[in-house]
Amino acid sequence: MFCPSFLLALPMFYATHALAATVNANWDVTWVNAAPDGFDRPVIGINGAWPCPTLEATAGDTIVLTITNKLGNETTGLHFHGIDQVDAPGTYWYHSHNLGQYPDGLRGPLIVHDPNDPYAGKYDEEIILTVSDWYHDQSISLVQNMLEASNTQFLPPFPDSIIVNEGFGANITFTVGKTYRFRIISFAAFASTMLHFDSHTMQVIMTDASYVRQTQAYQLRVAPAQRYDVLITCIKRDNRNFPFLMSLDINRDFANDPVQSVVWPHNATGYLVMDPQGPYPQDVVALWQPANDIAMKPLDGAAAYGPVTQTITLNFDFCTDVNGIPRACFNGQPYIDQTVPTLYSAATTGNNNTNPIIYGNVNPFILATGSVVNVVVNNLDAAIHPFHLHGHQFQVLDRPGSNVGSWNGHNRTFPASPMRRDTVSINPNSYAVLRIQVNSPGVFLFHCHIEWHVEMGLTATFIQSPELLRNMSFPQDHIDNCIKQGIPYRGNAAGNTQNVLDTSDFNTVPPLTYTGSVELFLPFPASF
Ligand SMILES: *[C@@H]1O[C@H](CO)[C@@H](O)[C@H](O)[C@H]1NC(C)=O
Ligand SMILES: *[C@@H]1O[C@H](CO)[C@@H](O)[C@H](O)[C@H]1NC(C)=O
Ligand SMILES: *[C@@H]1O[C@H](CO)[C@@H](O)[C@H](O)[C@H]1NC(C)=O
Ligand SMILES: *[C@@H]1O[C@H](CO)[C@@H](O)[C@H](O)[C@H]1NC(C)=O
Ligand SMILES: *[C@@H]1O[C@H](CO)[C@@H](O)[C@H](O)[C@H]1NC(C)=O
Ligand SMILES: *[C@@H]1O[C@H](CO)[C@@H](O)[C@H](O)[C@H]1NC(C)=O
Ligand SMILES: [Cu+2]
Repeated sequence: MFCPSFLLALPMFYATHALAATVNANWDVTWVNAAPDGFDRPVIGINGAWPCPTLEATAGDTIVLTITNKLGNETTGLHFHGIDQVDAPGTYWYHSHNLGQYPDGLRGPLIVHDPNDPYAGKYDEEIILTVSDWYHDQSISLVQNMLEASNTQFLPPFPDSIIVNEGFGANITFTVGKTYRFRIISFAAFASTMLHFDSHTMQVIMTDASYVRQTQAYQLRVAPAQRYDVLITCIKRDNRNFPFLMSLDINRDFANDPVQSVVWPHNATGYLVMDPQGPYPQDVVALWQPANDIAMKPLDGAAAYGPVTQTITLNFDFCTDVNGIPRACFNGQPYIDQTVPTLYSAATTGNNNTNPIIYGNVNPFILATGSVVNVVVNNLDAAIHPFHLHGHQFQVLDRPGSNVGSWNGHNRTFPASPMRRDTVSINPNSYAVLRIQVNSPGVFLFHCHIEWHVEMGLTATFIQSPELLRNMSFPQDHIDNCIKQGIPYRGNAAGNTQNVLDTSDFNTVPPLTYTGSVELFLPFPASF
């Protein structure tokens, strides 16, 4: 995760894409000033510019990024959100997964086009629409203030504004007779975005990177990190400018709560522009009733995976550590960074790598090759949280309304063919039952996508097919990164290679201070 410089190759294999290409880019991660909402502040950009570029490729291509950290005073790292290590086209995004840096600007769209797009011919043009809450202060100071013992309400920082396409709003040229495919992406750190287009109905075709049967939606609630691909046909009724409203939402239960609870002081309006000289009216939404994503149907009609061989239960609640610092916990434990990154422990501990003990307090779960896993998340908090699993489009078997309590083991309303996505909103005092197939070896994080809750520890670690990770080799530049930072890359969580069952040096208490940076470029100990 802490990478001064690294080369990254994302293979997007796709059998039918005959002319697979390589997309190359050299990215320097740099500080730059920007004022997307009118307030000037330092943001993290790429090659001296911000917003960060859109990455585009076709399924089957390989993207080769050479990334150099030129921040000077912070480590960095990039995550490719939703990429499943297989071959799936779709709407994705990339973002830093380090030090809360994506709210500081280090994020951008990643579009993987589909040579066999089942909706090809049904739209004429593509439009990327990103929405995000936005902060005037930098993440490190926001997190430092949040992780104070005085924050007994576990409050995250509240945003200062909403931005659209990393700026004030969006004017989208619309032409009668055309249909547009919107690729909607939330870059938000905290708030969800309510979305409504005046006089134009959305036809949802993709949730995150999973095709769904075309489903009509008048409104959507886009949680942090979620994507929706929707088709919108320009209406023939009259030639004017139609507003669309994006409203930040911390609604505690959009299914049942009264409308007032949606109130949030940050709205943005964009326009479908058919008459550039004409008026630009406001969009007024009296009642928010966003479409229920879980009711959508996967286009491929895939059945629920089964039979289930393993159930992982994650009870989420806020918690307080021994120093009185507010944390967010699964099963009473926050994620605590260890000395050795989990993947390196999995690769270097032989047959012991199937023993979760060796990974330390990263909320580790071992998932055997070929297993079918129910991931049950019980949300014991009084607010909605968007949970994300790396490397999977999980099936959502159940996601009831609020205040039903924890899952009782009954397969209440499990659909035969559940919808899939990679980030799901879970209602307050309620639960979700997610299901995955374990068919790719690796280490995958499961976490709330409210970035502030990641920093509070709301992460679990899924170690998939550990037997296939034994003695795996790492690219030399990855090892070099560890060497430069003095991070041991062998042994258990504490770097013990002699007795991997010895947990005595594990990090069991989250660090008392959030310094925002590891001590860079330590002299490398000769013993590693
Ligand atoms: C790093 O430098 C940038 C640009 O000067 C500054 O805005 C930011 O606060 C610094 N970060 C830290 C952790 O000091
Ligand atoms: C959209 O166009 C209107 C009219 O020209 C203008 O006032 C507004 O600033 C534009 N919005 C953006 C985001 O460019
Ligand atoms: C934001 O939009 C909603 C829905 O139309 C409206 O109720 C609310 O008053 C707006 N807020 C502001 C600050 O304009
Ligand atoms: C595999 O790694 C283990 C330590 O994890 C080591 O003891 C063993 O020699 C390695 N085997 C091979 C074939 O490299
Ligand atoms: C729920 O479904 C799983 C398989 O999907 C089955 O093993 C289990 O027995 C079912 N539980 C109940 C209570 O029906
Ligand atoms: C597991 O670790 C223990 C303690 O280090 C060691 O004695 C044992 O040989 C290891 N087992 C395997 C299968 O590597
Ligand atoms: Cu959360």
